[in-house]
Amino acid sequence: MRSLEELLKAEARRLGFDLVGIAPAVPPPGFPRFDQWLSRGQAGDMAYMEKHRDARADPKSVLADVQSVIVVGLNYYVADAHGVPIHPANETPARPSVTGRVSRYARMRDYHDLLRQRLKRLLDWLQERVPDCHGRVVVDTAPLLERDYARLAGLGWFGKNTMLLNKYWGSWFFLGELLVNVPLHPDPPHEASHCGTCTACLEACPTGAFPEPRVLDARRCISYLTIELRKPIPRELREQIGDWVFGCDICQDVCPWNRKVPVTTDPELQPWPMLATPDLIAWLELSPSRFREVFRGTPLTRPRRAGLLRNVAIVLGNRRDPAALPVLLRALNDEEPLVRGAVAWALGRYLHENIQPDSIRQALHARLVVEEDGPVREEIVQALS
Ligand code: B12
Ligand code: SF4
Ligand code: SF4
Repeated sequence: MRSLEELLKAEARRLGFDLVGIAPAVPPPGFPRFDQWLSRGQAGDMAYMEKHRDARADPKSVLADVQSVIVVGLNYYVADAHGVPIHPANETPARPSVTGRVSRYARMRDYHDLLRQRLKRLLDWLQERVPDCHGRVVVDTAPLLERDYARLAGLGWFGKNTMLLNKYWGSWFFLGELLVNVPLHPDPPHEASHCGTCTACLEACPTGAFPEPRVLDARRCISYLTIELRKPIPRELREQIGDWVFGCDICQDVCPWNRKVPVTTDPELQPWPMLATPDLIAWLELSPSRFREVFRGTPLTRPRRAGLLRNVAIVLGNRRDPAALPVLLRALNDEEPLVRGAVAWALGRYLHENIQPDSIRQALHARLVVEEDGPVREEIVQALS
C-alpha cells in the first residue's frame, strides 16, 4: 500500500507541479546567511525583507503548529524569442518597433495566483484524508526562506548565482510551499552541490552583482533595479541594463544545468506575445489607465507605470534607435518625474551619438524652462552637457 507521502506527491504531480518534496518544520539553516545579507545592506530598499526579519527565523511564525513544509516546484521555461515572433497570433507591427527583453518568468500570467490555487487544492486533498489537518499556502509573500526549505526538501542545491538548481529542471522553476500541522515523513536534504569549478554565472553578470559565490548584492542586480527599486536607477548601472525592461535572466541563461530543460507545456504558463516581444515605443505611450488595462494579471504591474516606463526609457537610451526618438521627445513631458528623468538621460545618449542633436537640444531646453522637479532638472542639465 502506498504511504500518505507517496499519495500526496502523486497528487501534487497530478495538479501540474514538476517537483515536490517534504521538509521538516525546523528553523531554516540559512538564516545566519540571510541576517548577514541584511546587515550588509545587500537587500537595498526592500524594506519588507528587514521588516519581517525575525519571522523568517522560524516557520512557526507562518503557522503556529506547523509540523511539515511541503515544497513544490513549477517549471516555467519558455524558449527565447527575443525579436522573433513566438506565437501564431503575434502580428508584425505596421509601424517601426523597438523591442526589449522581459525575463522569462514574467512573460506569462502572474505566477502567484496560479501556484496558490494549485497548492490550495493540494491542501483540500490532504484535508479530505487527514482529520483535523490545517495548513497555510506560501508563495513569495510570507516570511519564509523558500530556497532554504526547497533544499531541505531535496529539490536541489544553491547555485553560485543563488538560484535553487536541480539536475533535471535547472533553475527555471517557481517555488511554493504548503505548511501543514501533519507530521509527514521528510525527504533527505540535498547536501551535494553540482556547480564544481564552474563560474559562468559570476562572470556573466553585467553589473557585478555577486560579491562572492552564493551571495547576491541586490543593489546591483538588474532584477532588483527594474522591478523593486522605486527611485531612479543609479547612473553608473544604466548602461549595463542593456535591453532588460523587466527582470534579468543572464545568470541563468549561461548556466550549464539550464541547457536541456524542457519547455513548459502547461497551458497556464504559455507566454503572451506582447510580453515576449515588447513593443517599447507603444509602452512608453501608455496612459495610466491603459497601463492598468494592458498589464492586469501580469507581474509587470509591480514596478507600477512609473517604474516600468523608467525602464523602457533606459533601454531606449541604450538602443539609440532613431525610430524611438519621437516618442521619447513626447515622454519628456510625462506626468511622472521618474519617467521624465530617465527620458532626459536617454536623450542625452542620443546626443552623445550626434543623432538629431538640434531637435533634442531644443526639447531639453524647453523642458528645463518649465521643469520644477530638482532631480529631473539635474538629469536634463547632465544630458545637455
Ligand atoms: C527578495 C527576492 C529577490 C531579490 C533578491 C534575490 C536574492 N538572491 O536574494 C531580487 C529582486 C534581486 C530577486 C531576483 C530574482 N528572483 Co527572487 N525572490 C526574492 C524572495 C522574495 C526572497 C529571497 C531571499 O530570501 N533572499 C535573501 C537571500 C539572503 O537569500 P539567498 O541569496 O537565496 O540565499 C539563501 C541560501 O542560498 C542560503 N545560503 C547561501 N549560501 C549558503 C551556504 C550554506 C552553507 C548554507 C547553509 C546556506 C546558504 O542562505 C540564504 C537563506 O536562505 C524569494 C521568495 C522567498 N520568499 O523566498 C524570491 C525567489 C528567490 N526569486 C525567484 C526568482 C525566479 C527570481 C529571478 C530569477 C527573477 C528574474 N528573472 O528577474 C531573479 C534571480 C536573481 C538571482 N540570481 O537570485 C524565485 C527563485 C526560484 C529558484 N529556482 O531559485 C523565488 C524563490 C520566488 C519563487 N517563489 O519562485 N529576487
Ligand atoms: S539577474 Fe542579471 S543582474 Fe541579477 S545577478 Fe543575475 S545576471 Fe546579474
Ligand atoms: S553557472 Fe555554473 S556556477 Fe553558476 S549556478 Fe550554474 S553551474 Fe553553478
